Amino acid sequence: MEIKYANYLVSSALITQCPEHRQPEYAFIGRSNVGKSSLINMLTGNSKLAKTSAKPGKTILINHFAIFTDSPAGGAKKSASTPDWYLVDLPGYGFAQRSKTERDKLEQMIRSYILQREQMTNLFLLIDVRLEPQKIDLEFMQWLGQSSIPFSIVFTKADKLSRQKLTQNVNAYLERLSQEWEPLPPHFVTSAETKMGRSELLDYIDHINKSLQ
Ligand SMILES: Nc1nc2c(ncn2[C@@H]2O[C@H](COP(=O)(O)OP(=O)(O)OP(=O)(O)O)[C@@H](O)[C@H]2O)c(=O)[nH]1
Ligand SMILES: [Mg+2]
Repeated sequence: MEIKYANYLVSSALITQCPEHRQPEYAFIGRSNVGKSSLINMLTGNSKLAKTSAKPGKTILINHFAIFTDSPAGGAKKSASTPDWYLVDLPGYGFAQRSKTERDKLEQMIRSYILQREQMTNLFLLIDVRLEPQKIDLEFMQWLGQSSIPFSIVFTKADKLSRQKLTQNVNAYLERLSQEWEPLPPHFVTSAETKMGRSELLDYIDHINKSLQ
């Protein structure tokens, strides 16, 4: 599958403000600065679509992007202007420099989107591949499991490591996860810089879309 066109739709603070449609949504979550917005830009081939920043805490709303592909999902399309599916950029969690009130508000926004948004078909949980497994991510994954949310792991910033170190870190992370997860969630190794993992992620989304038809 290739994305032909992507456009920004809307930013919402509440799930009740999210757009009404019936197409599947794929959402990106993870710690602030892990590369969620950059990954959305990499997948869509539009570096200006989602706002990114070297400083953590950039995304503070639920952002919907409409995706048009060369592999229409959901059977016959109503019209050429009906998107095939949506990408959703979420605020990051765990940004220590935010006030507790602000952190709680964002956490509430994220969790209610994840739990209540019926269109949310698969959540991608992003992990910076350079880091050791972080408590906050492992706990978030446990919460996803307990809440029966389908999710996959996306390792980001692969370009920042040598091939050897990359394999080592991915394997060590999966090893750590295997203490709690059987089977392991699907995982992808990506770089927004080199586009590594792009076709794998798009094919995965395409595969899920087709299974929904
Ligand atoms: N080298 C490299 N840098 C990356 C990659 N992905 C993201 N970055 C950089 O990491 C920083 C944060 O990227 P964002 O995409 O804004 O991160 P985010 O997860 O959306 O952050 P918040 O919106 O604050 O939660 C930016 O400086 C990006 O250029 C990557 O794959 N490789
Ligand atoms: Mg962001």
